[in-house]
Amino acid sequence: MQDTYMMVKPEAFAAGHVAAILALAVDNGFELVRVRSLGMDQELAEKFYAVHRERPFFGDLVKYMTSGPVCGFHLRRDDAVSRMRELVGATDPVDATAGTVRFRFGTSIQENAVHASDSPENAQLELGIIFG
Ligand code: FUP
Repeated sequence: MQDTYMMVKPEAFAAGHVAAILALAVDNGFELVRVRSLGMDQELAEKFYAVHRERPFFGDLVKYMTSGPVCGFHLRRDDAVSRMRELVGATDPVDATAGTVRFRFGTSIQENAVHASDSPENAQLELGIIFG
């Protein structure tokens, strides 16, 4: 069994997609371990996305992630990180395969509905940041 972190971003939260996105995860074999809804402040968003600090979109990303509530899920299954990345789809929803979360719920490369950890190490880091 492996753990991963998935988070519904502000625009998908505001559009009422939290339950549908969680249901997709559960239907795809993920066990819900913990859930936390929160509003990210600037410090938390900058810490969470620290790996992107030098990227040109960092400021906009932090502004967006602090624009409204998010919902974080600690999820578990075999091969959880890769399986969740497959379920979530490509970063830009226009490139996402039909049936993926970002295809269904994403609206732009920034407002792409969800975050999903990209490695088991980052999953542990992100779970620590959000759940302590
Ligand atoms: P992903 O792992 O698919 O979430 O994508 P990245 O780690 O490359 O990017 C993290 C977040 O930065 C994306 F979810 C959205 C945002 N981003 C932009 O806003 N513009 C870009 O050109 C790339 C990423």
